[in-house]
Amino acid sequence: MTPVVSKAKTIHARDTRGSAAAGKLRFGIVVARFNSFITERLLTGALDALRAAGAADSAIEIVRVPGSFEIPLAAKKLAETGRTDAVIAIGCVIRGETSHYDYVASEAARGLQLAQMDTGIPVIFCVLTCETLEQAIDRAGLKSGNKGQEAALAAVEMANLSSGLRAARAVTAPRRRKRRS
Ligand code: INI
Repeated sequence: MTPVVSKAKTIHARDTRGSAAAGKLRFGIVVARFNSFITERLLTGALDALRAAGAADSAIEIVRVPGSFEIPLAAKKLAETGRTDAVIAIGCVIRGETSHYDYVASEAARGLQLAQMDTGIPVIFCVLTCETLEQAIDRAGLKSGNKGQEAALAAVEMANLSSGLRAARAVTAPRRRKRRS
């Protein structure tokens, strides 16, 4: 237990976060082809960060879908295979002249949250929702870093956190009593 220092006093509370080591983890990455100029850069950023954290290429599975609207179903199915400890969802939605953008962006976000809540496997939201192409380029490796890298770090942390919390629950779960005959 790490002592947490607050202004008033030191609190000996359980304070948990997932580690940044990816050596033993398996990852799924769902990538949308729409705006591939951006999504391929995000994918490269995510792969670089996963490898830097210790993930083996053989532990990474990439699935491609047409657009961001299709990402949630593929992410959910991938999570359900049991082959991944976390899924990274990569897409890029750029506002156009109609309201299509709003439907695609909000359904991608809603679907991905549902996928992780339904499966219990962390699903990391790396779907850029931008007003302009310039904003997207900035977030795919230019001025604002590469959001694919950030997503990969979040995936490693959440995968480790999830397995840590699962293990803790298994230890603390109440034992069933034997029935007397
Ligand atoms: N898909 C995207 O990933 N980004 C977009 O900006 C986008 N726009 O703007 O239309 C987009 N549309 C396609 C959509 O995701 C589906 O593939 C399509 O509607 C078929 O279901």
